[in-house]
Amino acid sequence: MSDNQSSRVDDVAEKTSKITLNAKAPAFTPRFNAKAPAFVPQKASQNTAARDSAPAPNPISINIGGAPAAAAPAPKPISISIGSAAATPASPTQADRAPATDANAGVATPDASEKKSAAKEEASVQPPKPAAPATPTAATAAVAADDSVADEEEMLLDEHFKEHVNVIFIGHVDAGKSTLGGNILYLTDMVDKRTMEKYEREAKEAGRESWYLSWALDTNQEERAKGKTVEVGRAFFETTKRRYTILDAPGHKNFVPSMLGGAAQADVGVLVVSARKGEFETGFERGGQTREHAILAKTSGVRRIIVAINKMDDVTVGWDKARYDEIINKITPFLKKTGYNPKTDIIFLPISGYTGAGVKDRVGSACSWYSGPSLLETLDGLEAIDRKINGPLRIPISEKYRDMGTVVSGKIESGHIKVNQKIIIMPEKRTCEISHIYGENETEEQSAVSGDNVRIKLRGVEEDSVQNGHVIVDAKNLCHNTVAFDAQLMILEAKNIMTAGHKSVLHVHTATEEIIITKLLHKLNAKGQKSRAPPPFVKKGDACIVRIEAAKPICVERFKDFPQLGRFTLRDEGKTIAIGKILKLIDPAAVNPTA
Ligand SMILES: Nc1nc2c(ncn2[C@@H]2O[C@H](COP(=O)(O)OP(=O)(O)OP(=O)(O)O)[C@@H](O)[C@H]2O)c(=O)[nH]1
Ligand SMILES: [Mg+2]
Repeated sequence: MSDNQSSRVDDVAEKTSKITLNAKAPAFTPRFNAKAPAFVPQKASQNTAARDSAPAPNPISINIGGAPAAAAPAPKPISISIGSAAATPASPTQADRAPATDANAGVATPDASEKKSAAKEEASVQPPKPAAPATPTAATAAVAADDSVADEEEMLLDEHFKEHVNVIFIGHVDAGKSTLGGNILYLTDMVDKRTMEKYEREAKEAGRESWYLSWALDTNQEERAKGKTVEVGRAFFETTKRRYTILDAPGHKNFVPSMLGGAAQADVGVLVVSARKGEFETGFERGGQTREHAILAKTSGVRRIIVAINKMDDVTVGWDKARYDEIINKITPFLKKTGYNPKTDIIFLPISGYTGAGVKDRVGSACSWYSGPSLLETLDGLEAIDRKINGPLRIPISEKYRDMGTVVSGKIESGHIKVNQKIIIMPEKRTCEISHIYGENETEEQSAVSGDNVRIKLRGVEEDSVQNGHVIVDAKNLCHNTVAFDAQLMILEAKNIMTAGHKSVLHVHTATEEIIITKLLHKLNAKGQKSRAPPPFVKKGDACIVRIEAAKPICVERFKDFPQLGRFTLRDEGKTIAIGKILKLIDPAAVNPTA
């Protein structure tokens, strides 16, 4: 392709993406809120099932959090706001200010002009604002349109007033992710005591007694028999402040593709790290999943991470502060390199997912040196997430099946949906209609908003025509789809040098596609400056700009327009070899089919 052609194509991409941008609400920014209302102390609760057989029983003295079963149903709070709501004026986010929080930090920005235009676009994005009086100069029509958008937003917020947060549990195999998830379900009364006792009995009979809490999430036979999560487990719980979906990722490296599917749907990550002697070391060394999961979570758009230093009750740890500090000191520099800003994006907590200490209730007397909030308090304290409820509709499909019609599931990344709404499935531009919406716990809903994980029954489309990785959009705002794009890559692993022609598998949002790096365009130096000449090869540790071509059209966007659809990983032979962000979309007509 000639340079001329290339710049014409870029112009097209530039123009179309600007249209999308103008319709876009502020960027997706989960934030911590130190001033978030504290958890209201309610009723003493005891995790007896866990405590009775805990390896190191831990007295829990302070009780906080969601109402246990015996309590009268707590009146639903009505003052909670969702991020982009008019009620929540947000200051410029820390994430916006700190370059280190860029999803691909560590991957240097290619040139100053991109930085400038990104800054311009950020500036053009309206921060959420309290219903400001219209300026006298505003055109009447614009005011009317604004009002109707505000009214609709208010209505949706009323319907969905309790914010929904998707939390992915990541970390090395056996770190205790499923046990922690199971115990949260128990502590928040999503699983009753009788069921837990049944799991305990059955797990004991199966010779897997210490795994019984994880059975609430590891539901299939294989997972229970081996004590290893295979597919991302999904569960729902509620506190007085928020609704949560737990996405319990498998730790084993063979199941990383499944973990990636979960990470694509997550807002916040809980990196579970075992403090048990030897286990932290194995999980954190090269090849251990602690590192890989943290990198993948970052590239999947998980902007905040809570590091739950788990198994603090274990006999080899005994709630030892020195061990806790040692782990923090080792993990912090690594997470920083991954792009998480230690000051704004990372929180460390000591917990025992098994005994429940530090999970819902604070750690209490077992750990006199730590008086900070529990895990659930910390989750509730995270600043509201800006949901782009009125942004262009984007639902990357993560699952599809037939159940008296075509059913798809996925997380609404932006926009909102209603029953009977017409939608379009990209990249094939199939028009169909939403006949039913199901929320968490199979509840049937009339509408759902950005941030919700939903199952949608579709009218007018065959199951065979829908694939994981397709994206649901509305007719007014189609997403891009292309077979080629230019991207900035950071090479994490490479057995040998990489040259043009290198093949691997691209994971972007919920899509997976075989790709070829057809051109190495520039290498980037430590300052992010581009080489003039294309490099003949790149190797591990290099940052570069490359042309990528996919076997089939995929729905992607430029990173700066829509981060969730513009960041990706490349995997090969079961390893993550590179992370990247899309800089430029290439018109499919301009791609040489034989390249
Ligand atoms: N002592 C102690 N043991 C724990 C704790 N949390 C988990 N374990 C044990 O660690 C083992 C692994 O727990 P899982 O919850 O299955 O770990 P996982 O991280 O989900 O593992 P994968 O799904 O294979 O990635 C089980 O034997 C648990 O009982 C804890 O807080 N303290
Ligand atoms: Mg598990």
